[in-house]
Formats: sequence, structure tokens, C-alpha cells
Amino acid sequence: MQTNLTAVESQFLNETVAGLQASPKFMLAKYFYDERGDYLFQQIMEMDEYYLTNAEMDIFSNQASHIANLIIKGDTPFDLIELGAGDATKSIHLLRELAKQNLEFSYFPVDISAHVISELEENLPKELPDLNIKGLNGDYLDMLKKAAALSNRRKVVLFMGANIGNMNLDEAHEFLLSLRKLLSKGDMLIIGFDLKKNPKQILAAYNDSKGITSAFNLNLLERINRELGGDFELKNFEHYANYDPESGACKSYLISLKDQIVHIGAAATISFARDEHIYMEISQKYALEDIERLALRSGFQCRHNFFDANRYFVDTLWT
Ligand code: AVI
Repeated sequence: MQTNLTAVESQFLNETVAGLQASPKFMLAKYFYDERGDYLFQQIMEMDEYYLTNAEMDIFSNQASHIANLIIKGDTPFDLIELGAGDATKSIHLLRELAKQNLEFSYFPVDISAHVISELEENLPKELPDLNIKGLNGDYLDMLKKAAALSNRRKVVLFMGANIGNMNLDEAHEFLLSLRKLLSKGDMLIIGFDLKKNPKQILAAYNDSKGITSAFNLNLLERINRELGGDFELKNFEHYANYDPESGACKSYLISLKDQIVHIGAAATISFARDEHIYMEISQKYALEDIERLALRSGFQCRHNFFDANRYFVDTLWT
């Protein structure tokens, strides 16, 4: 392992060790997304079982002009700031619609993955040559502050893909309160929630038959081996997902298949008991009433709900 770590690497090391020394053990899902993690998440989004992508695509491909009409207020210029932009395959429908109308706006895609941002900056202008784009790599709220420092136009924030689901209910509330503080009157938030539905359908999305979600979770152990000098043996851990229809929490874990000791370089030595779990990620599902309540508690008003044809998913516009 390198001894001279960058600030980002030190944070990865410190947060990883803290999570593995906690009881129960946990890891932070934000670290899933290295280059291989991005690739595996892409594969997840293409699986039949992962209905979320098609559902939100249905909304954006069929209702982009309606969404655009609600965003446009006269011809006041604005900034469209997309938190967790990914490959923008859904938001591009909205970008095309806005571009058609000759509006004055800039697009700030924000993503935790540097790789994703550089691909977007390279590829989007090929499709939308007149688009004013500036990618921001980093934490959502920090980058939202940065976008606000770069321009004083009104803000339309997109937070799609059910990324809010990767926070538990309290974290989502805290996050939305902080986001609300960075917005002013006239700004908007369009946020995507995966809705509660048949528990078997939800569980299948996180426990797919080809084992892609399992590989996605195990990749974080590989990443720790590669970047932090860890010695996890991947065959000694198994992916486990469950869904609780009452709370709407779908959670993923890695289970230790034996008593074992793992080193994180020279920084830490971690013991695992057989059957011990590492909590990896939550993907929280919502009922419409939960969403209304969350909006009000965080200081927003729900203005419009956009559903897909199956009503699996909702993108909701808040002011
Ligand atoms: C990024 N996020 C919304 C995904 C989700 O559905 O929670 C991440 C994911 N994890 C496993 N599959 C997909």
C-alpha cells in the first residue's frame, strides 16, 4: 500500500476502518463506484429484474416536455444541477427538450465518480453541441454550493435514479433539510423515488439471478484490496439482500462464511466470525404519503408527480 495517501484515499481508508471496527460492521455505499463499480452498476441498470431504470426512463422519455414546461418560467435563465448524474441517459430527454426551446441555461452534472464526469463532458456535447456543460466531481451538497458560487441564476436541481433511497429515512430528511437551505424562493427540486410494491419484485431487483448485484457488492472488497492494501478473500464472503415491506427498507449485506482475519494494509486487523454480516447499503422504498410527509418536514411543497405507466416509480417536482 502507498504510504503517501491523497486526502481522498485517506478518507476512504479512515471511513473503511471505522466501519469495520464498528459493531455491527458496515461499509459506505458511496465507495461502490470505482471504475469497475461504475461498470457493474451499468450492468445492473440493464438487467430485467432492475425495473427502476426502465420505469424512470418511461417517465423522462414520455413526459419530458411536460417536465420542461413546469421548469420554464417565462425566459428567466436557470441552472440545471443534476446530483448523481451517472450517464445522463434519462435526463438527456429533458436536456433535448430544453435545448429545443432555445433557453438560456447551463447544465451542471454532479457525480461522486470522476470517471463518470469525464465521460459526460466528453460525450454529451457530441449529442447536444450547444449545451453549456460543466461537470462537478464530488459530494452532492459541496458541489451544489460550488455550482451556486459559479452562477446566481435560479436553480433547478435534479436528483433522480432513486438515489435518495440510498439514505435511511433520517439521513434523507437531514439531507433534504440541508439541500433546502441551499435553495431560494423560485428554485425547484425534481426528485425520484422508488415506490413500495410487491416485495418479491423489489427483492429480485437486489438479488438478481446472474449475480451481478453480488459482484457489485464484492467489488468493494476488491477495491479495498487494491487501493488500501487489504487482503479480503472474496470467496469467503457472500451477498445477502432482504426487503421489509413494512418499513420499505431493502438492505444488502456481505456475510462472512467463516471465522477469519482480514488486514487493511498496516492500518487495521479485523476479525470476522462465521455468519457475521457487514451492512453494505439501504435502498429505501416509499409510499406516496411518505413522500408528501418528507417534503413537508423538509420545507418543500410537492407540486406535481410524474409516474411511469406501471406506477412503479415517481419523479416529483418540489418547490
Ligand atoms: C444508485 N442506487 C439508486 C441503486 C439502488 O437501487 O439502490 C444502487 C444499487 N445497489 C444495488 N443495486 C442498485
